[in-house]
Amino acid sequence: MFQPDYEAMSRKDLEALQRERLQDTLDRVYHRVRPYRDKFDEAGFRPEMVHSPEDLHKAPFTVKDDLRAAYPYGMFASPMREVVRLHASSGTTGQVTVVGYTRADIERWSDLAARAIVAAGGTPDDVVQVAYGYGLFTGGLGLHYGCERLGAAVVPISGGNTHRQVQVMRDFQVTGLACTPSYALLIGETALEMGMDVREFPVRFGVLGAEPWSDNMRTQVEQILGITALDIYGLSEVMGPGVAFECECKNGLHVNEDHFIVEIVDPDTLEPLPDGESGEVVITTITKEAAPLVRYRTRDISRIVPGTCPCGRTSRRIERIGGRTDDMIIVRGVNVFPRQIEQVLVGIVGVAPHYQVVLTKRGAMDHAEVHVEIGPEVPFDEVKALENLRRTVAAEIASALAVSIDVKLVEPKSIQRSEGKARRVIDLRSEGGVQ
Ligand code: DLL
Repeated sequence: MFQPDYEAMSRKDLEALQRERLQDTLDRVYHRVRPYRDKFDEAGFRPEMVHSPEDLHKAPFTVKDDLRAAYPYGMFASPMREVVRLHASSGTTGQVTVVGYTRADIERWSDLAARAIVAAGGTPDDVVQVAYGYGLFTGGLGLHYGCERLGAAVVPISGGNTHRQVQVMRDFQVTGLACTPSYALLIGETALEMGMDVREFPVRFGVLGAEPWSDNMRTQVEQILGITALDIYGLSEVMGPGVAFECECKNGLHVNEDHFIVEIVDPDTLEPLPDGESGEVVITTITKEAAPLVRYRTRDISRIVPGTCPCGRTSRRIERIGGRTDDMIIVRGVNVFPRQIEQVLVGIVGVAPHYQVVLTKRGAMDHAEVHVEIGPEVPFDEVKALENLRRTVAAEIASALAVSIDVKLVEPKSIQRSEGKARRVIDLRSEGGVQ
């Protein structure tokens, strides 16, 4: 552990710490952030009404639109004089939102990223290639500061130029890789095309996140790179990477509960759900100075993993994120997340782990089709073999998801590769994408 005093704190001490920090945060936002004061007043909520995290449900939620309305700095609780860094959310689903960090925020973020790297097996002896994007995205700089905090040697290569990634990984004798799981896979495949096998490189572990990935995808990444691949979760609005992270037990992500309070709520009724039940992750920051958030609705789906973890960390765990409510597609009345489709595809012989779900309109009805690449070993001109493979894929999806989805096999390399977050859902419904 990087900070055992906190990571293995007794629940009693942790809860006392959370109470104190939560109270400070509620006071801070009420007195320093106009939109929070207005929201609290409107809801008849006062910071004094919260005595412990269990009372938090009395506070109103914060949603992405609140941040958009306050663009760029309206939600800041620190004057610009104290802000030393700005990042922004990716903005794929609308206007970007800006987050600020004080010097102390950056210090804490570095600690939390270092916790994740240590949990993945990192030590000060390691050489870590950070292939998350650097810039307004929090991935690159977040892991970069985490590595430096730990004392590992960081290779700040950022995303892109995959041939160079492979060469640097080999020449610099990289031992840890930080990037999205889909990019890790692409690096492994590119190495093979270059006639190299990453399994023969010294790289041992990956700190992979920023997008949902299935357990089968994990196996695939681990096999192609010869590493242990662990998950890291976070979002720019809340801090960036390091809100929660997996340990070697691979059974849920430890939430850094001394800095964040996580609730799981029913996405429809917004009522808190008991441990073990799946719903939307809601996060309250309890140490952030510049951009604190109260009950932020992440739109990510997970659940609290009941019980304690044998690794010795006492923090509660969330299950790996199943998907975002925004990415959920409804096929014949059944809710489907791309990650569930991925879990089926990765594992079928003859198809490659590259896929997209394409949404179009058929008359008034939505129509979903899974496009999946065939493996290089399958001859694309053998009609009968292809049809058999397509049927197998469709049948496996139907049996795993209890709903049938149309499947189209596409040529190797025809699905665009990503150097960052993979785009799994292509929504052509508003573009007149009719089939
Ligand atoms: O993706 C921060 C990050 C960087 C996390 C590097 C991990 C590693 P955003 O661009 O704001 O921030 O996107 C946040 O990405 O709400 C999730 O939907 C998704 N996401 C992030 N981590 C995971 C993960 C960064 N481990 C959004 N598993 C979040 C699944 C993830 N989804």
